[in-house]
Amino acid sequence: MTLPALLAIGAYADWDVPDMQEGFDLLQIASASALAGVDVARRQGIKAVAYKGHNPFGATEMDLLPSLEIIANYGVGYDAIDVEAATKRGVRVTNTPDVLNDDVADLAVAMLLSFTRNMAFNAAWQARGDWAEKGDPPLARKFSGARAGIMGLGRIGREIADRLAAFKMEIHYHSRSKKNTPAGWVWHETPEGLAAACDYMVVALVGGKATENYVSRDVIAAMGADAVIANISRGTTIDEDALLEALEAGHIRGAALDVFRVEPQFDPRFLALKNVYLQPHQGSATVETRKGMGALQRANIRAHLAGKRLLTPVN
Ligand code: 8YV
Repeated sequence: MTLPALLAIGAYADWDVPDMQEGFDLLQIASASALAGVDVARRQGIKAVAYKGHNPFGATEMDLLPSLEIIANYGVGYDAIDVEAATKRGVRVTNTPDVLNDDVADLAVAMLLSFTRNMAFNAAWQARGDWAEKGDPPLARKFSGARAGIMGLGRIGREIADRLAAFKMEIHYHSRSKKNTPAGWVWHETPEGLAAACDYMVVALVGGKATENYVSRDVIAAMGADAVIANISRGTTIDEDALLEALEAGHIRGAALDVFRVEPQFDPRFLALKNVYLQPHQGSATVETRKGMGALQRANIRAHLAGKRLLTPVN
């Protein structure tokens, strides 16, 4: 029996590979840009793509794979994949929601706490022996009890809000419509309204064209001079130039960012700033969660090839 051909695109962990070889004729390439270099006969047989990465996977790539039936994305955000082009070609797309909610929410809280309690600065102070030499470092700022704002109360946004509520924070949020929330959470109809109402604003929007620059120059201008913004969604959701200008001018207190408009070569202007806490897009990057994401990605491919219902379909 010939095994179905699976093309894995991106860098996978060692534990993913044996499972992708199980029942599949596996071909691995580092990124979608290497696709054109794959032997034509090999390409023509590919039925399933396991996609990992943030480079675009669009009509051009799909047309190089005439037998393609499914693109299973490794990640909840599928903005790299042209879903419309896939649907047009009858190609199914899946993603990996929910399995990463906890990790991404944990990181949002950790980044805000690390920023506001000067954790990186103080760790360096400690490591250099400055405590004994110079005394106590400068005072930090309090987190518990402040006003939190969640931009996008989806599944990840809700996990973040639940955590911040445990920090005795007042919870404000903006989403297209009011959500079913615990009593006292305040919905804001506009992103500017949310920005003006909170001290710590976390962006938890989905990526893609519809949310490009959703946190616009006006939204950033509506934030108070003492406010901090965090982003664990996609770099595209914030007007990055406007954010950099606000940070450089001290118009807001700071930013804690896990995602950037360009990755991994992010804007070097961020490195010159003291009022930022930067992470290398690591929201879902724990062993446990990455194992869960890989398992869900493959479960979708297997379900499709067995003619069963997809677990987490996008289209
Ligand atoms: C990435 C993510 O998928 O789930 C998402 O949307 O951004 C991440 O989990 C991960 O970095 C692998 O590319």
